[in-house]
Amino acid sequence: MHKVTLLTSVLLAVSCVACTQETLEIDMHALTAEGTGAKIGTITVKDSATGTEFIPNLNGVSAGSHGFHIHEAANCGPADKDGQSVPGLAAKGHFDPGNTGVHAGPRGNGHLGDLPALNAGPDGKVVETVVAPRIKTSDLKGHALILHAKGDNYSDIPDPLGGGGARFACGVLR
Ligand SMILES: [Cu+2]
Ligand SMILES: [Zn+2]
Repeated sequence: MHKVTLLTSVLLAVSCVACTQETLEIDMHALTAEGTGAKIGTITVKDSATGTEFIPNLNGVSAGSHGFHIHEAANCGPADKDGQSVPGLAAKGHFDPGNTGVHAGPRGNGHLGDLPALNAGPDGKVVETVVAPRIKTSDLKGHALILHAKGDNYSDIPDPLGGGGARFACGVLR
């Protein structure tokens, strides 16, 4: 009787660990000066023992490495800067709840929204999973995921915010 009760408790405990691990799927859209354009694919996000896994399935991305971050606002729209409409600027800056003001990459002590860069193959597909060790899936809610046109050296030097340049694609999590 006691053994059965214990086993039941263990099973309940195990299943509860699994049920707190959320899986989210985020639609990613190309950015334009007018707003969001074509859907380029999805990014599936889930918690794991080593951090949050980002499992991309994107198409039409230029070959090579691309800066990838959580931006503060859940808004993929454009915003004006110096009289010009800038794609994706309404997503604001990198998610930085600690107000560090520093871009230091996924393993640094700066912006919490600094994720591992995503890599596109010569066929324009992005399918390699990356793991962000400092965040949980729940940290993404109420924010945007942004993929940049260029890479990310996880530093503000020589260029601010890793040198990723233009905002290429975006998805939001409410
Ligand atoms: Cu970014
Ligand atoms: Zn950053």
